[in-house]
Amino acid sequence: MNEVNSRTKRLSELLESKDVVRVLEAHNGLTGLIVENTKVHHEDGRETEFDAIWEGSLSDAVSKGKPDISVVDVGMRVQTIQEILDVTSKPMIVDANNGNFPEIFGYTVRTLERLGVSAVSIEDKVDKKRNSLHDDDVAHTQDTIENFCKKIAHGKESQRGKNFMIIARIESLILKQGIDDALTRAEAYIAAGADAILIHSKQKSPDEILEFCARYSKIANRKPLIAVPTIYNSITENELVAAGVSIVIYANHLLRSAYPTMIKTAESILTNGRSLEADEFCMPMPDVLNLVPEPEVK
Ligand code: SPV
Ligand code: MG
Repeated sequence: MNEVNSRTKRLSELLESKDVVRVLEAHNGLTGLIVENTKVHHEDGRETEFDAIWEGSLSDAVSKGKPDISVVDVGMRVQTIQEILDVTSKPMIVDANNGNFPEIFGYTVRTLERLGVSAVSIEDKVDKKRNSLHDDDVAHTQDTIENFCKKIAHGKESQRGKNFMIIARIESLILKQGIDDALTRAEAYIAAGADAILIHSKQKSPDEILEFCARYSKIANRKPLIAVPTIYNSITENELVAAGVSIVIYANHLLRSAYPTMIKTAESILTNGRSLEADEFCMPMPDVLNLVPEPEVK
């Protein structure tokens, strides 16, 4: 295996070596650099950083001015993925919506694996793609266990090496099908070859996730568990780890934090007929020129 694609196996290595793999969304090269380079020194001497990049369907689509309905197809996603991979070294997890038909998913797996992506996540939904965090009046349809298992199995057969991971994302809690259904699916998806389980929830309280985690931890052949605490975000990483979660994904926060400031800047320029008042929302010019330094040629 060449040096570039040794990135693929870095996610499984992190899962072996760390209590929690901390993942932040990126949707272009610059946000990729934020995930790559941001570090915080804590008062107790610890230093923390993100371990991996989430290339999510929501942030990718919305940053292109399109809704999260799979209108941004795999070809367009690959362009964004390459843009991020070009300037980063951390492992990447790609959110491939429902993965499309198994035959198509197999090709997506091969493309992502070849690019050096570490894992693909597919969700057990069918029909028109809708984001999971919509209000309840937006209709979603869950896939059958049988169909989704076939997709997982075909994906695993399609990958060329042994390191690429397929993450099975369970939407039972989003679709109010209950924890029993979510657990039944987790066991079936693991039996079909899933390398990790992502359990999603859009309740404000973390209670249903914690109940799922408690019951999931009793499954004998369980795989690493992933949580996306976007709505139930009062819970800490430590609490999720104590409940048995191995990967925590912050799925959309760079996009959501950039957008409000950009709107303020645009409004300030219109209000004042000049940009002076927008300075408070903007980086100074010298800083932006040094944001991505030119490489030194020796
Ligand atoms: C995404 O980031 O695109 C996701 C996570 O799929 S969520 O938006 O919570 O569905
Ligand atoms: Mg998505």
